[in-house]
Amino acid sequence: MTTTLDAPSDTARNPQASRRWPAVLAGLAATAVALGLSELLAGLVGPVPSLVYAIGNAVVDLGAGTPVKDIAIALFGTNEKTALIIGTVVVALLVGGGLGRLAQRRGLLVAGLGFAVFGVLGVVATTANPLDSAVWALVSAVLVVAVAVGVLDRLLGLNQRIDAAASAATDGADPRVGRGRRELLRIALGLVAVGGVAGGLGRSLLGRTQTAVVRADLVLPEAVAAPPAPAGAAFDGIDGLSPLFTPNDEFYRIDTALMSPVVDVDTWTLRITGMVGQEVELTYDDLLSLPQVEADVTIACVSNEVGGDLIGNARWQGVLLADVLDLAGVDDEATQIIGRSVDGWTAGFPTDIAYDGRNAMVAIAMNGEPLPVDHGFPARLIVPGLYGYVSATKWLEAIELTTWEAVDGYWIPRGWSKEGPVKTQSRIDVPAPRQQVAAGAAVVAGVAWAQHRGVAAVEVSVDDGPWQQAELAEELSIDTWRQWRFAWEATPGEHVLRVRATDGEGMTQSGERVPVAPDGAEGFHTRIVRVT
Ligand SMILES: Nc1nc2c(c(=O)[nH]1)N[C@H]1C(S)=C(S)[C@@H](COP(=O)(O)O)O[C@H]1N2
Ligand SMILES: [Mo]
Repeated sequence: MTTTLDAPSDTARNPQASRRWPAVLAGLAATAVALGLSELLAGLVGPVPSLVYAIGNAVVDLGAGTPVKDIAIALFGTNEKTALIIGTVVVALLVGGGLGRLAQRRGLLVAGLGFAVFGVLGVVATTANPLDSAVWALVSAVLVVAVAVGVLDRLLGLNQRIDAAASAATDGADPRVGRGRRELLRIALGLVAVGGVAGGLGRSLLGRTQTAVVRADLVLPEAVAAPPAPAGAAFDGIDGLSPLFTPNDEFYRIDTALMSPVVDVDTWTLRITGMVGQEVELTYDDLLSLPQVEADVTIACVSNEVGGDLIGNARWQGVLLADVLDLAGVDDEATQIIGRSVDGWTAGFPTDIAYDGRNAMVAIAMNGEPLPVDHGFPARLIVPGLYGYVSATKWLEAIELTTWEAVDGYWIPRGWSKEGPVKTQSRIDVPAPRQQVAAGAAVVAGVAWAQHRGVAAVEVSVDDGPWQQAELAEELSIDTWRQWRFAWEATPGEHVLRVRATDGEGMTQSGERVPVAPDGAEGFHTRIVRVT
């Protein structure tokens, strides 16, 4: 380990050279300590925002709707957020290393300015999030930058003394120099470790506050129960088939929040504003005391690829959106409903949809539990038949009545369609990818959906042969997906299975492949199966 430090060529060329690596390492260590401290402060002191997250969030907003975002999702899938955080930290460490070198060549003041720019970026990034306190961000940034500069100063001081000893030694082989350099390396790596531990601790504290919300003590009011699911709505004993209801902890999650906002229900309110007779502000208790309904609704993401899993079905409980709106009285000219989240995200859909009889609701519970934090606690919108990006605002804070032309939701200027009805789709769950199938009687099964139109038929084609009717499970609701299965006589060899659905309006999926942008993917889900 130590041999690399005194690279022979370097020593031979110029034994007195002040080395580059100790300064880079010093900058990196100073940055690691600073980042760790920043996260620890955010974890320990409630109102201090995480600067790393703030910068990460800014990157999300800048990247949204650009190829960068698509590439990130393609590369990292739903781990894209973790990847982004790690990426932010790595870039910060590299820049910090560069600042260490800069300090060596141009002095501490210049490098200090570099760190200050970092701090300013962090503070500016927090201002984008209405939940973050800019004042606390500034306090933490000042502290963190001071610590970074202080650590860098000490490390570079130590390094200078080593360099001085090296040039004083006549043949460059003073044993104290090697010892000093190893010591510096140890200290710097130790500081990186300290930064890492502090950062990890800070993060886990942040995570804890997230889950420790009062949510656990909440008691849900009785709802007008949706009828229990008919016995025939789910096929039994098909391994790998999507369950009729998606458990909350397996439910897909899509949002722009790097950390789910944690809302205090004691102070949270929902405002109904804009083109209304009179503005209304509801507390959480107000919402719970309004008439409750339950409805089974499958929600889906417009980014769901053909065969993808950005879709899930749940039993939602809440207050009908129309009931909430009627408290305020909607103006006749208000043609758009905008849901706004506590972190400033927005989605809009036509006002008519709240009044056309579907179960559009302000949901407070999911599968019998208060909404999980990741799924919008304390309240979110659920609108059957629309993709999430135009309707399903989580961490809902305001419902704004406006005109269709006046406002565009978050994703619209980023290249997605203003209207977002869910497209009819079907998916093969069984056999799973690369699953070995034995020749003979086999089952092919999956789900199909056409929210608010219902699924009327599902057909399967084997090896580009004719479309054959699959058997449908009983309909839970026209707003939910429907399980299907197909008895298949599998013969040895490789086979191509394809599925298509017809919705309740008689429209059959077309085989044309359409990408997810701007308004949802189209195409037949296809599975290649090896039968042995
Ligand atoms: N506040 C907020 N709500 C949001 C989003 C978001 O980014 N922020 N994303 C929407 C999108 S694109 C989808 S598909 C659904 C996903 O809901 P889920 O995470 O509960 O599955 O939430 C919607 N609600
Ligand atoms: Mo979405």
